Amino acid sequence: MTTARAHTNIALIKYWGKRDAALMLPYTSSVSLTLADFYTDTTVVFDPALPADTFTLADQVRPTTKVTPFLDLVRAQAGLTTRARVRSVNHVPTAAGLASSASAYAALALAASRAAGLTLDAQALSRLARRGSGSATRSLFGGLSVWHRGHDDATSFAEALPATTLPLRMVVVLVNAGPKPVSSRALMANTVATSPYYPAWVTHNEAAAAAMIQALAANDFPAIGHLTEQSAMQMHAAIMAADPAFTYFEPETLTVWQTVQALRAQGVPAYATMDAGPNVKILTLAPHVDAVQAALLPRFAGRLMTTAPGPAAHILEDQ
Ligand code: 2P0
Repeated sequence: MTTARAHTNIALIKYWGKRDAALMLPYTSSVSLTLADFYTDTTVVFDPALPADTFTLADQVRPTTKVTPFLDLVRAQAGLTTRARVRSVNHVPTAAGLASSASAYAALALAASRAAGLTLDAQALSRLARRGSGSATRSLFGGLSVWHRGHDDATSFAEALPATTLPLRMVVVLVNAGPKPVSSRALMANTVATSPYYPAWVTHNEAAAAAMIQALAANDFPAIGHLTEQSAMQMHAAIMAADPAFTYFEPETLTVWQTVQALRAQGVPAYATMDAGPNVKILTLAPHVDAVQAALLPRFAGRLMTTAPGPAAHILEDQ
């Protein structure tokens, strides 16, 4: 029985689109920040007495439609046929509106492989997590990581980037805590298939990933922030240009973007990003968190959460 913890991550340079849906190979490389306060704990036990896999999330029985194919990958590597009991708890505030598939599949990859008797290195774990959800590829690592798009199963993996000396912080602004109107997986596929801006997205984002790695190594926060905003806006532009046209933006999403621009005009280093939903995440530095929060409090009181870089996925219990 093994319990593992993995933290969520937010992409600074986004992943949006698969060139191989079966192997989960992305069209572009991405760069992300793992977050301290949001994580998933998952316990896996392979039990010969079980006729089928079982899966609970926060003690609620859930379908094993996605979990069983993932466990099959682990069983194939370990030479097992035994079924497993999987128990997960998401420590993401219920109203956070943050995706949990990244932390979920990273925790499952670590817990299931260990429970199956495998000792996978970080790169192999990241390749395994990728098969569950693209963003999970990056959640094995603490702090900053890069997912190299690669060209096949062996070459598409993430790795940790050198730690920055910058005191990075992320302020999450909850615009809407409701369920997503459209799943990111379906919208991603439709963007690839129909958006005339998609080829431009691939070209620009791949160059941006390389530029981001350089900016991080140089601790150049204005460049890091600028690249972060560009990648998010270019991803959302490609989504808007798909057929049918769609956007995750809500009126308050733009309110937050305008507030961030106003903060920068006042000299506060703050940059916005958003993912497959209307909530905005603001990248800033520790000394400026109070200024960012103060600007948003009048409208978003009770809807702000600030977090810092988080640790790599790790084992909590193994017996
Ligand atoms: C990212 N997102 O890089 C991008 C930016 C959302 C916007 O990865 O189909 O749950 O499981 O690979 O990883 C969200 O999509 O999609 C995501 P699948 P995933 O974080």
